[in-house]
Amino acid sequence: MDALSLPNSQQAAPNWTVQTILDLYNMPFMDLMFRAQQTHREYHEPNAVQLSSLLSIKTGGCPEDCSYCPQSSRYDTSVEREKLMPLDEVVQAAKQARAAGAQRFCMGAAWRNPKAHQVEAVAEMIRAVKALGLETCVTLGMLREGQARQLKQAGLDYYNHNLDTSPEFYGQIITTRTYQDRLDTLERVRAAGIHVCCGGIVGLGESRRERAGLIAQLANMKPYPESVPINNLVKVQGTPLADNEDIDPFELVRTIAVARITMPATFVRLSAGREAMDDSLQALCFMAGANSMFYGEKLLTTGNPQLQADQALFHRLDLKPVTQSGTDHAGTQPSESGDTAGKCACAVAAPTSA
Ligand code: SAM
Ligand code: DTB
Ligand code: SF4
Repeated sequence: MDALSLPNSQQAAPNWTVQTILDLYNMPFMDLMFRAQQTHREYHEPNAVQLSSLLSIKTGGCPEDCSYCPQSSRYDTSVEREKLMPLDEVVQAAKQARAAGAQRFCMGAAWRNPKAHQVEAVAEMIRAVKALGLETCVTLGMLREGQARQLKQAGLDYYNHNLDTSPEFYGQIITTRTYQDRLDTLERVRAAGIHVCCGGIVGLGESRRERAGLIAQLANMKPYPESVPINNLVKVQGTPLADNEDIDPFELVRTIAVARITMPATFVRLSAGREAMDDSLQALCFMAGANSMFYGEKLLTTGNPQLQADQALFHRLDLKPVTQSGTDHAGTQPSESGDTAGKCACAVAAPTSA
């Protein structure tokens, strides 16, 4: 395909070298923030945040050795192995998330890769959650081609599969699947017509250059992911990274800013790690270009801020919800629903019961 026949998004997307991204990271903090805000305002409504709720539908007992993860069977953590959650419990949790104000419901399973009957069971869940009017996202590990198509047919909007870190540092964190395995799954998801949610983690012990290496991988995808979760390591007792040194919080903010500049139309999600952040740090992350977050009191197995705390944060910052996440890469503005536009997110959140 020649350059002229590429869709708009891909023609516009430059190739990023790790050094160019590192140069962004190394900018004076205020200059970096200004540039990120400029980009953010060109592509997004500046006071809107996309709200996703998470549910672990299959917890623990995972054969992989991801050294940050409390669900790996190789580490002695307090997470117990559980069976796949029944459909009615998933629907109940999705109704609660919707009532609390979430727009997207993300279901995570601690699998290396799902088996055929498991994909069928998850497809049922996707259909049921979609029927509630929520956007759907799942993260199930590696997928084969037919499986991605099956999930798409069930109505899946997003598939989350993270690269986690740079190709160079990756081998120090995970040995049971390769970087290429992850890229292959992402290709299959894209080919099936599912939106890609792909990001990584900071605080694994990586260098700034390695953080830049992760962003380069993401930003050079054609097209780049529609959703980019930036997780701050949640240190869980029993995992090999439990005693890692905390990353400088401004380094997290810089990572968000660099993601915003290099992937202007994407939704950058301030993901795991918010429980350990105060409101000021979260506000800086939003200023740097984060416009999505996990909303609800639990991530998969670890905690997330209480709904009341988040609603108070939205109120203090005048943030309002995005209800449709404008998922193409042509630089279109995300749209808001008519009935919530202009109100802060705290105004649409209802009690947690369905
Ligand atoms: N098993 C599937 C997989 O790995 O693709 C899906 C679930 S997995 C828990 C999803 C992502 O959560 C990981 O890729 C990682 O980026 C993030 N994650 C897991 N444990 C984390 C932790 N302790 N702190 C921050 N992020 C974490
Ligand atoms: C993502 O990037 N972060 C979420 C979601 N995708 C699946 C998971 C965070 C997990 C944090 C540790 C836990 O709760 O088990
Ligand atoms: Fe398993 Fe996913 Fe955890 Fe890795 S991150 S151990 S694949 S659940």
